[in-house]
Amino acid sequence: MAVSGDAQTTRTGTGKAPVTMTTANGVETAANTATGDAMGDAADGAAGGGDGQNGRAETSPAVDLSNEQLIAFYRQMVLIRRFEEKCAEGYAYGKIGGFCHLYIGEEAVAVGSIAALTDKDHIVTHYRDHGYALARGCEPGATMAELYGRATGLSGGRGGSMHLADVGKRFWGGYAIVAGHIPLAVGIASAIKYRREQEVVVCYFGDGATNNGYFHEALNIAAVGNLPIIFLVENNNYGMGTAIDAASRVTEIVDKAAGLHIPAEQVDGMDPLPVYEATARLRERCLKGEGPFLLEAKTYRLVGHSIADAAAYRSKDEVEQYRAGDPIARFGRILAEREVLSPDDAKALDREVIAEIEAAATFADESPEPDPSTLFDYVYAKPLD
Ligand SMILES: Cc1ncc(C[n+]2csc(CCOP(=O)(O)OP(=O)(O)O)c2C)c(N)n1
Ligand SMILES: [Mg+2]
Repeated sequence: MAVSGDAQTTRTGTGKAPVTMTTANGVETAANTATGDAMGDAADGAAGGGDGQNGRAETSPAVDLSNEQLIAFYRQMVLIRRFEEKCAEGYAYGKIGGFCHLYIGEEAVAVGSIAALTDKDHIVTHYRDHGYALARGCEPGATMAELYGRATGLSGGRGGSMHLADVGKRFWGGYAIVAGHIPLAVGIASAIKYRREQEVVVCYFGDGATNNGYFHEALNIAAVGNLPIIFLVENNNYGMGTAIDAASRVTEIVDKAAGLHIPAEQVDGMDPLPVYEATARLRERCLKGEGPFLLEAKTYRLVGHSIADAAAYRSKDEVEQYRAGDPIARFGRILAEREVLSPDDAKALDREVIAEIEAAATFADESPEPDPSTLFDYVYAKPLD
């Protein structure tokens, strides 16, 4: 779709067929994984061998990454998956309270995009935020402790699942108000430009957030200011229980950016490589003063909106279809085909990650709760006497 000026819109496809699907080997294992079955695992999907795809090519792009980097991508995706499964378990045992939104199925977006950033770049996210924290290198123990409300947590146990943050890593959170963080991210981008820093902001949010006024106002200001920011929309087809086309006539989010003359493109968010490639390229352009950009990652959450969601608004068939394209099983097959990671090595990696997550949960469980005497700390920037 051409628009005036230098803004361009690139689509991966049409309508609501968002991702390249894989089938066969991924189906059963991915389904088990999504329901929290401890050993029904994504690594098994990778280990399945065969074409695993009913004759359809898996179209992951060739990227300039070493085998070690590709394995690191895979490991991070497994780490996020196993972390999320442990959260579901912790929630069931009452160790985690409040709302808790899992990132199962969307791992490739955080892993691919954050790998394209440097330590100086900034990340601002919505509440489905565990995956970004882990991909940014936050300790799984401190991240889990935050969910458990412990003093050793990333935010001192005061934020919980939806408010993870790590200022040292320029990971500014974790916001529960849909679209409320988009103006904050634009503010950071504005400060970067004012200070002439070589830094970029990536602001993550969902398709539902693009129906909120903040989205339009913030993108407009970012466009007018040519700010160094990538708006990374995770289009998972739903805002809570509302299908995307029940909330807006515009179901291709790139079209909303086009209306503001912001260049936008779509990527397959079920594969970390296209997400990485696009983020790296747009980041470079931001550094040259060509921002902002919108990147729409077509993805799908394989579990409910939050842990408390029975997901009655979508059919089992639909979920099964997407589970067949589970990004971890699929990337595992790609790495096996490219002889980067053998199925046996993928299984060993998975076992290592499971042990790491168990240790993280034990750390959280054994950590103290915040001291009640600190209840009013951090309420005011300059505490009142
Ligand atoms: C301003 C505001 N309105 C409503 C809500 C309740 N709410 C929480 S998540 C959500 C859906 C958002 O969907 P989307 O932006 O697509 O993100 P996803 O959960 O799919 O990742 C809603 C409506 C909220 N938190 N904030
Ligand atoms: Mg959504």
